[in-house]
Amino acid sequence: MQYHPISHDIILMEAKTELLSFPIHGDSRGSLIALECFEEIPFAIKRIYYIFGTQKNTPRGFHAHKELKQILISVSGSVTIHCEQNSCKRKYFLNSPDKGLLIEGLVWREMHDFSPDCVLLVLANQHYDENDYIRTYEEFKKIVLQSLNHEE
Ligand code: T46
Repeated sequence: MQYHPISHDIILMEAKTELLSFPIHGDSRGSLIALECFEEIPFAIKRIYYIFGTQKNTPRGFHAHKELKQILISVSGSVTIHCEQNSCKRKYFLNSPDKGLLIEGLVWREMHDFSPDCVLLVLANQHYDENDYIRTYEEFKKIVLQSLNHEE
């Protein structure tokens, strides 16, 4: 894992997004997915939360994290996750419980087009910490620029 120091007091983790596939244990009764730390999930889980009952045309997110690692799984319904890292923008359509979107480090994320039945499960490697959030796009772009300049 690479870390990019951008000032004397801020050290940022490398930004990364990756779509993971989880094995389905299926039989005549239906399906089961098991997730274990350091097996299917590449970190120790410290927090779980889930987003549901999202209102129509109501996006969420619009922030980045400095160091948090998370995996987003749409266990029911669908949602589109818009990610931006190092000026590269990607959209991930999550509509299956066997797919998980890993988001690490300095990635701007927005959640759009929740289906009414969407339950978005999130596994995180840290407890809730408001200080880890970058809440404005301007601040996000500024920190990305600082970190890129530092690499040169
Ligand atoms: C993220 C995306 C995918 C807590 O008290 N504990 C928690 O662990 C979380 C995640 C939130 N909260 C409180 C803070 C706010 O008062 O719940 C409220 C809603 O949180 P927020 O507006 O940050 O929710 P989203 O859906 O915009 O973002 C969330 C996560 O916060 C964020 O880390 O990556 O989901």
